[in-house]
Amino acid sequence: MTSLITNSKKKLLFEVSWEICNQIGGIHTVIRSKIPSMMDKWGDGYIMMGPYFAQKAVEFEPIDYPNDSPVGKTVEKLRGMGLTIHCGYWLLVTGKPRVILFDLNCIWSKLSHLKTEFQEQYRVQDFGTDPLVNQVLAFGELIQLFIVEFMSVNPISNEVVVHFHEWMTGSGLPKLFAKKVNIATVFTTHATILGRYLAQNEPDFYTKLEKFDWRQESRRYGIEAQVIIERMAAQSAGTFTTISEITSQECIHFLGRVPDLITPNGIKLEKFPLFKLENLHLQYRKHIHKFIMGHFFPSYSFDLNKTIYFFTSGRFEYKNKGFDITLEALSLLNTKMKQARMDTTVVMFIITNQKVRSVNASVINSHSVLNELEETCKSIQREVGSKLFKSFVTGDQIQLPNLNSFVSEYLQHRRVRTILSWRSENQPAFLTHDLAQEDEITDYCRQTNLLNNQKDKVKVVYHPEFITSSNPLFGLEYGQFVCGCHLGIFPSFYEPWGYTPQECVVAGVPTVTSNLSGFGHYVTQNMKNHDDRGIYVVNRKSQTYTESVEQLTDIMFRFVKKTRRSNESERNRMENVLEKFSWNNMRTHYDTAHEIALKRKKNIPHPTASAVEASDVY
Ligand code: 1S3
Repeated sequence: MTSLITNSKKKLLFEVSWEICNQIGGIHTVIRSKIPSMMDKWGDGYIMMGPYFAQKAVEFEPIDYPNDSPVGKTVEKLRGMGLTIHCGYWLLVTGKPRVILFDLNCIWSKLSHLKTEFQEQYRVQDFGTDPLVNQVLAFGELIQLFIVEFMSVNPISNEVVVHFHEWMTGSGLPKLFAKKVNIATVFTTHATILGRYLAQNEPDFYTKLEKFDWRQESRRYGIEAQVIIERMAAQSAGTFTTISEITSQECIHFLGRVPDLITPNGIKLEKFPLFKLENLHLQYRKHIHKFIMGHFFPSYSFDLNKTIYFFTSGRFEYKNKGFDITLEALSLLNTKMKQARMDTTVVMFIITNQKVRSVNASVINSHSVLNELEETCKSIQREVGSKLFKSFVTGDQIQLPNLNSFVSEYLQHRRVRTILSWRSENQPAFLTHDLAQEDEITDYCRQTNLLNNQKDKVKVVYHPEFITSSNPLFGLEYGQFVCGCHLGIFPSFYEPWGYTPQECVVAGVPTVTSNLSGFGHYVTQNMKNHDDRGIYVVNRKSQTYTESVEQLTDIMFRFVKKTRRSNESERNRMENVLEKFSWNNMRTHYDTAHEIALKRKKNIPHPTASAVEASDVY
C-alpha cells in the first residue's frame, strides 16, 4: 500500500471535494460511488482531499504516511509551518481510498488577510452573510499551499492531476495558475450558484438565461463572493467540465467559459444485485404495506394488492425539484381515477427535509397500536397452537375443537382493548410530522382537498424528513424504500443532473424525470426507447407549465392502468440499461478530462489566460 507514497515518478490524481467524509448532498454520492472505478485506474496513486470536521469525520481512519514518501514529506513540512493536516483512509467505502483532510482552524488567523487579498483582486463589494465563504477561502488556501509544497518537495513528479469539484474547493485555483505550478488541473461544477438562485426565483429562467448580468444578479442575491470564486476557478482550470449540457449553458453565461466537456454522473452497480431485484421489491413492499396499514386502516381500509406506491424525494426546492407540477398532476389523476371508477389506490410519498418539531403523536400512536395488534395475534396463535396440539395428542376426538375456548381470558381482553384503541373516526393524516411551519406542499394539499378522504383514489403521505434506517415509521434505508415502491417521480425544473431517478433505475423501479434535468436530457439523447424501459421524460423545455402537468398526469394514469405483469417486464428491461449508467462506463469522461488537462499542461498555452486577466471578469 505504501508504494504510491514512496514512488515520486508515479502518476497521481488528487481529487478535491468538500464532501469527502462529509455528506451534504449529491456530490457526496458522485465522489463516493466512483471510488472503485477511480481506484481501478489510478490504484494507490489516487488521493482524496477535503476539509476536516472532527464531529463528521466518523468514517475517517487516521494513519500517518511514511516520512520519506512524497506525500509524507509534504505533510511533515507543512505541519512544521503550523498547519494541521490529517492523513488516513476513508473507511466503509469500497476501495478504502487514501484521504488527506485539512483543519480549517489552523489558518483562521490569516482569514482577514485572505479576504482583503480576494476583495482587492476581484472588486468584491460585499462578502454576504454565509459563513461558508470564510471556510471556503481557508480551504482553498490550504489546498494550494499543499500542492505548491508537494511539487517543490517532488519536482520530478510531472504527471500530477488535481481535480477540484464545485466552488467550495476552487478558491486556491487562480493562485496555482498564477504561480505556474507544474500540475494539470480540472474544475468540475455540479451546478452554478446563480443558476440555483435564479431558477427558483425567475419564472422565465431558461429563456432569460443569456440576458442576466452575473455581477448584478450575484450582488442582488448577496452571493457575489461565491460566484466570483466559482467563476475564477472555472477560468483558471486547465480543463473545465460540468455534469450536463443544460448546466453548460449556465457556465457559459454565468462563469464566462465554455466547458471543455461534459462529465455525466455514473452509478455504482453492486448495490442491488440484479437477479434479486424482484424479490427485494416484494420484501420491502411488505414493510411499506405495514406502514400503510398502520397509517390508513384505523380510519378505512383498501386492497393492498391493488395499491401502487409512487414517491418523490429531494431537497425542499418546491419549484426546482418539480413538487409543484407533481402535486397538480396528482390532483388531476385523483379526478381521472374516480371518473374511471378504478378500484386501484395510489399512495404518493413525498420525502424531503423540512424543519420539523417531531413525528406527529397520533401517527406514531397508530403505528404502535398496529404493532400491539400484531403481537396479540402472534400470542393467540402460539397459545391456540400449543393447546390444539395437546388436545390432539391427549384426546380421541376427530372433530376440530372450538378454538375460541383455547384463547385465555387475558388474551381475549387484550385483543378487544387493542381493537378498540385501533379504530379512529379521523381522516388519515397526510402529514407524518409536526412541521415548524406550514409550507407550499401543505398549502396545496389543503387548498385542493388532497387530504386522504376515503373516496380519494390518490392518497398523500408527506414525510418531511429524509428516510434513514433509524426512521420510526418505515424501518427501511432509503435504497430499500425506493426498491419497495412502484414509480419514482422527479419532473424537476432545475436539476443539473439528478441522482434520484438514476437511483430508481438501479433499484429496478420505473421513474419519471424531465428534460430540464441533466439525467433526463442525457436519456433523451442516448436512449431511443427509454419509455419502454420505464424511464419517462416530461417535456418541461418546450411546452407550457399546464401542458407539462397534463403530460405527467397522463404518464401516471397510463402507469396505473397497466397490468402488474407489464410493469414487471418494464423492470426487467431496465436491468439491461444499468451498465450504460455505471461508473465503469461513465469514468471515460473523467479520463478524457484528465488527459486534456495533462496535454494542456505540457504543450498548449493556457486557453483561459486572457479571460482570467480580462477586465470584465474583475
Ligand atoms: C448537485 O447536487 P444538488 O442536488 O444540489 O450535484 C449532484 C451531483 O452531481 C447533481 O445530481 C444535482 O442535480 C445537483 O443539485
